[in-house]
Amino acid sequence: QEFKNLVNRFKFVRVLDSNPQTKVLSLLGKIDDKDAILTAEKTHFLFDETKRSQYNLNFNDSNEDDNNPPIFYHCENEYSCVNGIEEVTEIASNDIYHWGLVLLKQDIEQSPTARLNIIWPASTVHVKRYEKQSYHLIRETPEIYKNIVRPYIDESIAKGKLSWVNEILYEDVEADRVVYKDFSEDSKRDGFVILPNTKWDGVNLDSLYLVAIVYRNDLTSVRDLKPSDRDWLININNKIRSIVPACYNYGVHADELRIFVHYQPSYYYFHIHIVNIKHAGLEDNMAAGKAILLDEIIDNLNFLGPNGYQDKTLTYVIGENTDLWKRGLKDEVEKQLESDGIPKTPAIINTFD
Ligand code: M7G
Repeated sequence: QEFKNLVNRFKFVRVLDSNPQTKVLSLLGKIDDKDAILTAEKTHFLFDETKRSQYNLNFNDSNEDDNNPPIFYHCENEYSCVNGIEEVTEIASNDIYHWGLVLLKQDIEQSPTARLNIIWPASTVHVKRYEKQSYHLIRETPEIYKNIVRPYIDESIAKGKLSWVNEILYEDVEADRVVYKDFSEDSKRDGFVILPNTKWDGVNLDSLYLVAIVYRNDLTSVRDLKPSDRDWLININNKIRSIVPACYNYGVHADELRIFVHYQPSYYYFHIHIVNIKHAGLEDNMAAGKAILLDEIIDNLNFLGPNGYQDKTLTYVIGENTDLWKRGLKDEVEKQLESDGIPKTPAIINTFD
């Protein structure tokens, strides 16, 4: 009950960000005088669900189920925005248009109101990441990677921000939530774990969000991938698409999974995002300039030279609050705009008053 305890002790300080579109609110607060970040996301509506039938069709009347695949059926969820209505009040009606408010049945397990995430104690890097900020597009050349980004990655790994990854891989933390684990000492290189991302409520398949973390520890990001990693990636891609639909009663199919990596990621240990294609994304999680499809990476490795992604120029979005922006990317953007011949922004005088 550590989570409940932290929620109860959270003392609000200020709002970091509020997004009515994604229905996500991030608050800065204190727990025992240390910074804490609380992020709340209103859960999406449940409507239908795929259930596994208790009765298998058994034509030859034997008890052997081996040759009969399980039967699934589709039905409306009891918590849906029709079945689950408990109270209704009208706002107005006009001609053929009618609107009002409803109260829907909720259940902590099956239909929760919101997902809360707490980071505690939160570092200043965490606080800055969750705070509203301005973003810029940077073209990261191999030189910029080598001179600015790679040293930053090495430093941030040395600071040990990755303990949560090691706890999943080796300490069985979150073990009860693991969807798939393939690990043996002899073939460590091929092993990986799939489990729910902290950004998923774990209930609504429409917003299914999983993360696959590999046992290989020689990859900090997509930048370290080489043509020799192609077969390894193909194998992971195929396994993800075979395993995930089966784990969720085929409520989501292999071609309905958006499988991608982030550049820049928040954590420099190779991991893959797996999201229901219906989920347009929290903030910019799936946006161009942040997400690179795994299929795209696999194909690019056919064309890149032996150094793979190390020789590629990658264009992405970077926030002003990040250390990378301050450690040189800001200057690089200015240089790039100048050498591309993009006119400087003129001084803008505010004439509204
Ligand atoms: P990223 O691309 O490095 O960061 O992905 P970003 O998505 O925040 O830009 C890391 C992913 O791992 C994120 O989607 C996180 O939500 C997820 N994640 C982070 N932590 C600390 C945990 C954790 O402790 N457990 C699980 N299951 N997922 C996590």
